[in-house]
Amino acid sequence: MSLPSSAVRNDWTRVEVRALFELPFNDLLFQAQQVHRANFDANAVQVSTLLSIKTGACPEDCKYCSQSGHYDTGLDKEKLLAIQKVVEEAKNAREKGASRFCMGAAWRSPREKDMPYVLEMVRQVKALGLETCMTLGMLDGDQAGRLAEAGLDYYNHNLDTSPEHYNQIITTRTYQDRLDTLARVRDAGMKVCAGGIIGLGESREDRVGLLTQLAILPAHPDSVPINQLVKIPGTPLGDVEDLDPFEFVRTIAVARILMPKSMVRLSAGREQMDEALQALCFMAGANSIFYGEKLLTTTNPEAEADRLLFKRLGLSPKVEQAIAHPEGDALLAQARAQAAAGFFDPAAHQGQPLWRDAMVN
Ligand code: SAM
Ligand code: DTB
Ligand code: SF4
Repeated sequence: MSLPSSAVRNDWTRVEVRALFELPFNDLLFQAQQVHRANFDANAVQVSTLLSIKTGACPEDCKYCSQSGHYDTGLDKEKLLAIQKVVEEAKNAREKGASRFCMGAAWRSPREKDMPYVLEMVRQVKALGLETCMTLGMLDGDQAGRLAEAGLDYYNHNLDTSPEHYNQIITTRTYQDRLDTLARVRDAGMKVCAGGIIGLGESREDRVGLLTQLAILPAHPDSVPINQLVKIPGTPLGDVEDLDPFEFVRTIAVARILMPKSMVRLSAGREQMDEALQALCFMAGANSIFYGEKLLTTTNPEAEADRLLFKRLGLSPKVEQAIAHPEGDALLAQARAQAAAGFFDPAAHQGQPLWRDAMVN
């Protein structure tokens, strides 16, 4: 077996990616661990918290989604949240030890009248010292530029599945539309968060196709969320057959090998996984999770359960914010210690100034 390389390549072929998927499980995990350890602290996991800032009544027809207006999923719809409410939620997330706050809206794309609100959310959440991420649907160049200027660190927009399977899942926007939005995000200088969903009833070849598409983008996404479908009653995929859990782990491992310097996020679907399966995903190279009881509309493991899991596995929360400050190194060390303290004991922070306040003031 040849040793895996940590070189960043954007010329992966489907033949190579398929061959990785076909490796014996142990060989695949061994390769993924080697790549992971060559590029990251293998025991640090970045934690992001998600908030739905506008819920439901989405005009798109994504067949997996609780928020599509095309299906009756019994979801309570909500208008765009008030800025103050979003900032409160971000503060809570920060005190519980999250280092990034991700805001999601059920839009095809933001309307002009929404832009001042989302830009202000970015500014105020960022002023808390959190990294910011948004997922608002398709963006034009001007919107991407304004979000970047407001200080948005990451923009999430997924390819979801392979180009061949895509039309079975979404008909209201094209694969090319998605690639175009990713190019605009990249050109605006924001970090790209792009991944997909596994368990949509796709074939292994579709998983090969999705990961190949991500790995041949002009630059690998900085963050690659791998979601396991959360089955939503009322959607066309509400009772699709379960995927072999090892196939999910394989997908994480192949993503790690193809995109050695990207954060690979074990994203939606953790609530439906047992702890041993999550541990296998970390072993396969996942190094980021969503933390907090809710994803956008569905549940995520309790924060307490995640703290316990991290303790049992000897994992610690990773702070990756670059600190442009004369005392950057010292602040970063403090940030790491405080993130760990906040994560493992949220009460420890009550009333105490956080490192991030020191940095911002
Ligand atoms: N409306 C925006 C968009 O789709 O561009 C942003 C929000 S959307 C919910 C973000 C991503 O969440 C989707 O692209 C999909 O990959 C993932 N997602 C949505 N529903 C899911 C589900 N039921 N299970 C797993 N992942 C899901
Ligand atoms: C991503 O890839 N996964 C997150 C985030 N990007 C926005 C969303 C998961 C949504 C899971 C279903 C729900 O809670 O509605
Ligand atoms: Fe709308 Fe996003 Fe859900 Fe698709 S995934 S229906 S675009 S909220």
